[in-house]
Amino acid sequence: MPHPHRPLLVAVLPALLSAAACSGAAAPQDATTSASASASASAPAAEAGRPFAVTPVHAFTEPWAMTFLPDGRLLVTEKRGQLQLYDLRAGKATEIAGVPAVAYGGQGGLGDVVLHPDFANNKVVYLSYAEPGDGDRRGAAVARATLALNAAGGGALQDLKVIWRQAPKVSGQGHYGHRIAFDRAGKLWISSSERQKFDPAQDMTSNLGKIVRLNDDGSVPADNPFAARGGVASQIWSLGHRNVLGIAFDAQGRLWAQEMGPRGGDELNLIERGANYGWPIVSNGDHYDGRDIPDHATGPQFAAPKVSWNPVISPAGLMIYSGSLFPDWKGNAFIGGLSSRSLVRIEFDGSNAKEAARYDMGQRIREVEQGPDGALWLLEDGKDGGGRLLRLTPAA
Ligand SMILES: [Ca+2]
Ligand SMILES: [Ca+2]
Repeated sequence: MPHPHRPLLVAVLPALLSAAACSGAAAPQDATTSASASASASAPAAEAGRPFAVTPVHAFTEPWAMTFLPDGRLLVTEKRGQLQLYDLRAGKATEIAGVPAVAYGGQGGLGDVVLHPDFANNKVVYLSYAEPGDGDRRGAAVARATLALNAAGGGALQDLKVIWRQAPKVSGQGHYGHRIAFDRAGKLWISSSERQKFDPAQDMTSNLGKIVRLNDDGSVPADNPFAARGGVASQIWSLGHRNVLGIAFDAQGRLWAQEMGPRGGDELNLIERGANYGWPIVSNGDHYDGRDIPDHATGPQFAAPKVSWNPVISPAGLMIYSGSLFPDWKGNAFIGGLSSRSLVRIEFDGSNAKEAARYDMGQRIREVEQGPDGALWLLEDGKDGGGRLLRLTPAA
């Protein structure tokens, strides 16, 4: 079997990275100015219909999520259970030891990776994954651990502790969700999807089909909307969710979540405290077997999506851009599309949102991240080909 990590570094990338490292004034956001004419002269050109150039950087095996370390290296999860530390300068991925066993299969495996807001000092990282249980039962789990890096370019997770679990664990291999985000106050947010079991999304004795809010150690904040109910209800911030594969905070501190809906029912939601988003009682889509689900307009007690897609895009990673390399896109959201094999750009107007553009990427896009260079970084899903790390920069 060939080695799964084929280096695809192209000649232009080291030049761009060294420009970023050597001088703040010559950072890549200046690539469109004369300050780094050599970089823009050698930048790849955009393909028709896309206002950016795409540089393939590396190939991973079924990558799922990524996050940049303060030193510019990249942590990438691979669904089968590997956590890779990718050094962009060396073009080399090294596996991090100490990842817990994951239930790989279907939509399950190793999931998200994010840094603690104070990572620079405490080196704490968070991982989500499908955790095996009794028999065929499984559930999403979130663990925190200390990332101990070594001089050889690798490292290990130490003092790993599971701080949250889906309850109950159920059969099946779908709809784990398990995206993680921190807000500016340091609270930990997790999307907990409904495991393809429908009704638990409305059941407050289960944390399936919910978005949960926790302290960074997994304890429950006393000011959560259902804290007084105790149990898993105390974790819940919002309910009535199906499969939430992207959560992100905007510059105002508002939480946005995208939701993979049933047939014709993908959503982008603005997440409000204690709100019920209606699944499986209402949806602008319908069941895959053709049975009707009443639309959102019939259930005004449920929070309606800000954007609804039919046909669907199959939204995966979500990122809200704050960089300056693409100045026109500051504050826009970017969604990776799986079945739509696209990158979707969202513009906001107050609390409203709309799809502003959809860029054909030719592969299922699983993850979107903003790099320290202000570039857009994507991970192809790798389910049926692909699996590449891509860097998007303004077209030359
Ligand atoms: Ca990420
Ligand atoms: Ca419907």
